[in-house]
Amino acid sequence: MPDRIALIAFLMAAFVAFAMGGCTKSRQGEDAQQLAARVRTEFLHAWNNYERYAWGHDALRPLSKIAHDWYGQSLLMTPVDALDTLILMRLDGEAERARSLIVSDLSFDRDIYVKNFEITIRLLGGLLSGYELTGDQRLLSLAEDLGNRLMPAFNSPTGLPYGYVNLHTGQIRDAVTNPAETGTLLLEFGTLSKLTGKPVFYEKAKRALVETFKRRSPLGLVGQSINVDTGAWTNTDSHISGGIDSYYEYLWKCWLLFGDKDCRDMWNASIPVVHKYLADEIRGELWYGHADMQTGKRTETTYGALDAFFPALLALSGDLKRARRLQASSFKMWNLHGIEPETLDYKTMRVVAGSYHLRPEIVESTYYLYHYTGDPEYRQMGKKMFDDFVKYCRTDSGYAALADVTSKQQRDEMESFALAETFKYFYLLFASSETLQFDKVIFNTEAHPLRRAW
Ligand code: DMJ
Repeated sequence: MPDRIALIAFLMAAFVAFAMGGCTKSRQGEDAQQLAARVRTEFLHAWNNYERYAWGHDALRPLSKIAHDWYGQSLLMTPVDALDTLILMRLDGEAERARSLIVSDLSFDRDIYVKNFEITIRLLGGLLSGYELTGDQRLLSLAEDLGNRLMPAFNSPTGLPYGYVNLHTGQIRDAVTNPAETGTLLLEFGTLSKLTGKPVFYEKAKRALVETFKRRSPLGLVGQSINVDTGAWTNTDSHISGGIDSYYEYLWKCWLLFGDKDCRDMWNASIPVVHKYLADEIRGELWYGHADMQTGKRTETTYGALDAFFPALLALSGDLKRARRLQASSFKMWNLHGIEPETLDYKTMRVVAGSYHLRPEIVESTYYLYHYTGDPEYRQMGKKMFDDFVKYCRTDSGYAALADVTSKQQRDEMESFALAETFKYFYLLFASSETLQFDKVIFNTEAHPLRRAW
């Protein structure tokens, strides 16, 4: 008899736990849906103000409410960068207006020197994902024209691209560049080759990636700056921050997108070295700092908003343990002042550079970790970040970067990546998983999803 009572009590407890679990889960689903809707509304606030004050230009200056063009004439940076976010959020009217503007007004036959890296990740990447999502051939033609105009950048003695190329004359300048700029091109140029059937784009961008890798130090690290005429390093500081970050990202992603075994092998040869020399254990926390590429000696104990992409890459490559630990450190950095600084000394926990440029990396990592673990902790993390993001960066006419995360003073800047990446990753974190089939795409470093079709 007591056994039967115990069994009934157990079954009742199990039922209550099951029902409560179900409730909590559906409650979480509801909250997430509401959050996704909030992100969409706030994205629309940024986009509507771009339309109102800066339509047809590269970007909106959100405090002075005027337009800004990077090179004195517009390359439609914001519409091209934001197009796939508009499509994913089902903002159909806005997406249609952006697409019409792009196909009617965008022309690359311009006598201006442009930064090969930025134009590749934002414009080439945006046009290619826009084409894949809409099937509009005119977007692919624009991408091909742009790809052809960027090609002279690769005409250096080493095959490493110059920093700038003139879109009309094909002249090049700036021989000193860095691994992020030489190695973050293959997803875009490779996709262009696959879509046009012209291998030259893939070959040039792959050579640039391989030539960067070949110049790693005997320890296996790459440095901060390199001269493309001589192939010599001009700054041997090694890290995973801006200037190097997406070089590692593309080694792994080019393997995933194209099945290119050379990329996988270069990744396998590089990543253990990154863990060996750049990872740092402090107070039981995991951080990644700087070290000299030749000696492996620690040079700086700094980490920042750009480094915060690394948990996403670790998660994508299957290293969830490190990804989770590093994300916890990134979140600690975020919470220090209620929003992350550009650079932090993780040893002293003092801010080294206090600006916040509406950067996406920490949100990107939160999204990847949520995708791979399903752990509600990451949606809670994302909610805290989104609340802070709105609280400090929202203005009457868009979203503004912060000059200083301590005082929260705003600055007159709304980079196109806020619309291409930051809002997109916030949205995908909370939206239902059907919004985008994660495993069917690879995001370029500007959050443009490229189809895994090759
Ligand atoms: C973006 O242009 C890209 O994510 C790039 O890889 C790094 N910097 C910005 C966002 O912070």
